[in-house]
Amino acid sequence: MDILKEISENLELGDFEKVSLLTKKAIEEKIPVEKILKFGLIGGMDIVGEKYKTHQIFLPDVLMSARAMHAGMDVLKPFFIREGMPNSGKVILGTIQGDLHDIGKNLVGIMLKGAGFEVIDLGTDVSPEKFIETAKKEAAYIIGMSALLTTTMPMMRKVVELLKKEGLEDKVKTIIGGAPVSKDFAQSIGADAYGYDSTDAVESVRKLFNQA
Ligand code: B1M
Repeated sequence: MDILKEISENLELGDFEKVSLLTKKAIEEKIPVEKILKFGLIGGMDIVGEKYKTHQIFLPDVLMSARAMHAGMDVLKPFFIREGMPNSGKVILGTIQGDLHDIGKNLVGIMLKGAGFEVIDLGTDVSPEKFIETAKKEAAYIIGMSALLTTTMPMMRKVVELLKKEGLEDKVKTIIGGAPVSKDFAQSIGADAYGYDSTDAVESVRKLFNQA
């Protein structure tokens, strides 16, 4: 069987040990890491999401798959992060308040670090106040927010509003992303940028720094 399909299937089954081993094997077979991520790991997670939506699997199954996804990402991480790259700016990253999804946010963090940015990852369930307090403390130019739930997306607007209220909108720029988030939504809340995926997020962050 195609090794990427095997990774995807074992991710669906939540077998983190096999996902880790197969990801290592795929690297040994010289399959490009971007391909392993896109078609093996993310491909598997997309199927998990679809099956969860249609009630073919349940929350504990999704948790097991998430654990397997992390195991695969741990193997790929060193290939995305090139050591010794100069820092080109600080980004405060986190999943917005009420939301515990962190796989996509972690991926964005890995790619940003790989591109040479300094990433301060606040984790999940991050309040608007915490984002702003940290951006001020760290003198960071960018706040990056992730949301995976339609119910938590609106909380991102609060960060943009608070920045305006504190007169910081020129000093701190915002980028948002996550499966339910769109470019239109980003514009509607006054965010400065939108990232469709981790590669697009890096491009958008780069553009924001270039405009600074
Ligand atoms: Co949840 N979940 N989940 N879940 N979960 C979704 C999001 C859902 C769509 C599933 C479904 O119904 N099909 C659904 C949301 C529906 C909605 O809002 N309309 C859902 C739900 C309902 C829930 C719970 C409410 C379930 C419950 O309790 N009844 C609950 C909420 C808990 C909470 O957060 N408060 C919940 C819980 C969980 C788990 C804990 C079990 C687990 C998360 C584990 C973890 O993250 N550590 C989980 C998972 C794994 C998923 C799915 C299956 C996969 C998400 C994922 O990791 N995708 C998801 C279904 C789906 O999305 N297909 C689902 C892979 C990841 C690489 O993609 O995160 O989209 P993604 O990130 C991408 C881009 O979006 C973008 O780049 C990334 C890389 O390409 N991106 C950014 C992300 N952040 C960015 C930031 C940027 C730029 C780009 O700039 C800063």
